[in-house]
Amino acid sequence: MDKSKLQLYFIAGTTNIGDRNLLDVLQAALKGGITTFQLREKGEGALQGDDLKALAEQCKQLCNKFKVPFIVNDDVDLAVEVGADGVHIGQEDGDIAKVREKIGSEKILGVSTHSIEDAMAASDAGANYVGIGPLFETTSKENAGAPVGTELVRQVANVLPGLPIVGIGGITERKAGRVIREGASGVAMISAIANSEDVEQVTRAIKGSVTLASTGV
Ligand code: 3NM
Repeated sequence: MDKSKLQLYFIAGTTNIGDRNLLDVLQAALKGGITTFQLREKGEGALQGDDLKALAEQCKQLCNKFKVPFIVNDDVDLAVEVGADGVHIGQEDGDIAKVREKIGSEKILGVSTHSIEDAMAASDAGANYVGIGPLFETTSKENAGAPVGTELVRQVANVLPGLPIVGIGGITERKAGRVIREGASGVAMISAIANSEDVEQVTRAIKGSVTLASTGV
């Protein structure tokens, strides 16, 4: 896959944005320069069924307008149904190779990993990229576990140089550069973007830090 698309990877669902509209937040983040969006609809009050499908379709349309890949978290059937660009699964979301078989070779497959072994298995099973986390403390994911530290990014990058890595978990604008310099292709964030007052401006600032770090400055 095109690794540059992972540079600033925004993740959100309706439960991450208070009483704002997800499409408004997404549009602001797209204007600010996110390079991938993942719809992760989880937790109390999360949309389901037709409501979730309608939201996914709207997110997809908006992402298409900005030529930004649209990824669905966990729900492989929904991803296929709405024609998402890809799907992202966790370690508990079933057999990675079977998901690859189901979505075909063209769609992006991302896998959450928490160790070198997880990353090797994901790579062997056909993942296009791995998420590594949580790098820092996060309140956005239940049972995220203890931070694995940014060293794991460096270790996986050394062992699997061809596998694109996205760091995740508690990443802020200040910490983003460090994650990139450890060898990640990009940073994935929920709260740093979703909780910001001016989503577009904050996204633009984070994008600036990530771009700077990516060019080795
Ligand atoms: N996955 P924030 S951490 C969705 O470690 C997710 O796999 C993680 O949110 C992992 O940017 C996480 O607000 C939450 O910390 C990321």
